[in-house]
Amino acid sequence: MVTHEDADADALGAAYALSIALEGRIGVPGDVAEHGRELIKKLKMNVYFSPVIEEGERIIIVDTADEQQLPDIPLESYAVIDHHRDNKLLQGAEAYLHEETDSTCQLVYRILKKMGLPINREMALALSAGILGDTIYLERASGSTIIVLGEILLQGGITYKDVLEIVSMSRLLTRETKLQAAISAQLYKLGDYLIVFTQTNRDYVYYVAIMLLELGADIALVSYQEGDEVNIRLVKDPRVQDTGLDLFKVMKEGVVGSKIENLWGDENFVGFKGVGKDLEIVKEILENIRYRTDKNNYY
Ligand SMILES: [Mn+2]
Repeated sequence: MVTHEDADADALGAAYALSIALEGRIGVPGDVAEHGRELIKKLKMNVYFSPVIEEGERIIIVDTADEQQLPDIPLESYAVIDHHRDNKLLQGAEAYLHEETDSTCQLVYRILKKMGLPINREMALALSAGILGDTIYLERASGSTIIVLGEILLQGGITYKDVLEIVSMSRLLTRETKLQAAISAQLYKLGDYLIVFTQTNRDYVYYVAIMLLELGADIALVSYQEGDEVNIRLVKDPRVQDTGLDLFKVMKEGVVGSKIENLWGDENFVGFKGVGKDLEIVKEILENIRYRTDKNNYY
């Protein structure tokens, strides 16, 4: 099972459940996202980073829509399970399950169910964590996704509380990291949006972004700089009415001058990892949002 680079909970949960059911191994090209790291630790996943694919080894790619997210993975013969809208890997795949659901984990669950394979406690925790991760703790989940989650909980003999413990951010972020991010944050009012930007002192950009949304931001922008490396998340609150502001486009234009190692997401959530200066990128992003939300400008 191969995930995308910077694997998140959905990718890891899907790969992990499949790896148990099909007795395979989990390969992650490059690094994992920060919440992915916690999930690996808590479920004691055995993950191969930058895996060397052995001859004859079959590859199932999960939660991945683009070859660019699979550095150094040979793509001669592979299968795909994914939920992203424009999946560019399907055409070359030997087999695939592709549907625009809320998460890849629920597609994996469907396959396991169909194959009559049992879901143990760990698999259920992993699949549930993936669903929560991709729906921002179910805020964006559809009714059918919540039904699937219920089935997974029953099958694995776990409670919703068990899942929250696995994904809970309060345990990951120290109070110091939270408070530091909060007190050094800057508030911008652009168009109808309240936008909050902050730099974190640890590589927990995703959790800090969610925290800012919980505090009331419409859009959270969080960066972490470590030497030349920069990690940024730009996230819109799911309760914000769609106004046509595409955050993926905003980020893409903002990082034009930087070396892109990974750029992923959609109009509501986008992540960037690469080489550059966070404050310069942030300035570009804010300018870009200012321009796009100015009602005098057409784009
Ligand atoms: Mn996903």
